[in-house]
Amino acid sequence: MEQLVSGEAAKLLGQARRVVIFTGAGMSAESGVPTFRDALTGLWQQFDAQALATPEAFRDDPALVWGWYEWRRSAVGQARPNPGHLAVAAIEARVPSCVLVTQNVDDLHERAGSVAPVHLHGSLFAPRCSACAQPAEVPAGVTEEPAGGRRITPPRCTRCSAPVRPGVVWFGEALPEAALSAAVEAAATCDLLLTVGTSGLVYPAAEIPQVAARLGAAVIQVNPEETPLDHVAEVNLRGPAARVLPALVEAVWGGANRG
Ligand code: BV8
Ligand code: ZN
Repeated sequence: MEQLVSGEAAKLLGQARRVVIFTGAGMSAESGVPTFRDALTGLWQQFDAQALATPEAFRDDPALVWGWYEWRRSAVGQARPNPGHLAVAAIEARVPSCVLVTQNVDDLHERAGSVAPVHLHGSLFAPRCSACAQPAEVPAGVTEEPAGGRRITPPRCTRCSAPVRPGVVWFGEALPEAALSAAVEAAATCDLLLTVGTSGLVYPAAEIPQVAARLGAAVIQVNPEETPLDHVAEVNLRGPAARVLPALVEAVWGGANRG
């Protein structure tokens, strides 16, 4: 039986009082949501995600970028939380204090039962006006988008009729102040940080695990691949989140579903 979790990891989580769980795109990979490393497909295959996720790309071709986010929102709508998301919610319910900080713009943590994930990079479900920032309607229900995607002209703001934009943080844009300070505060005062499915390359988010380690917390990394966080982590669990996290919960509390 392949050893997914080490005794060290189980001991650290079992004795932790103040936990931060920090997640990236790898957390949702096993739900079928592509990571940022995965090449784009269809209409966007000639583009790089970091180039599309910019205010400049939206200014130059709003229908292309809005179409991309509607395609992603549709994909997330058809996806389901995986056992990794459920294990995160189980850990939150079992440790004295836990703050979940995510770079993901999907709602799979919420759909898995996580109460208040801190979304550092915004959400696919919070569109707003690109000029006056007035919140805009999210078309109800799970939309069907063609597999290859399509251009969609963004709706107009009902107050100032400027184009509506996705409620995400684009490259070159500042993170929401409240979310960033809540994440830094939690990392600075935790005794254990669990980083799951992130390449640790995008800043300032990638600072969070480093703040925790610098201030004496233990860091456990869950990632099938090596990342720059390897040397920050006390324990590296090399495996997929949807298998490693349930195994970790089982090792500490003997099965997530036991009361
Ligand atoms: C800003 C929302 C300034 C949009 C996103 C310092 C150094 C260098 C560069 C910079 C720096 N400071 C700032 C920068 C510039 C830039 C940056 O970091 N560039 C990088 C690329 C070099 N940062 C910014 O632009 C930030 N803003 O700096 O503003 C400013 C300040 C004040 C005032 C005005 C301006 C904004 C960054 C946020 C951008 N928005 N998302 C959208 O989603 O469309 S970032 C986006 O990409 C995600 O949110 C996420 O953060 C990132 C992707 O990273 P990961 O989540 O880690 O995913 P990735 O695909 O990379 O890796 C997946 C990992 O999972 C892999 O390791 C893989 O092995 C693993 N995995 C795969 N399968 C599994 C798995 N793990 C477990 N289980 C599995 N099954
Ligand atoms: Zn407006």
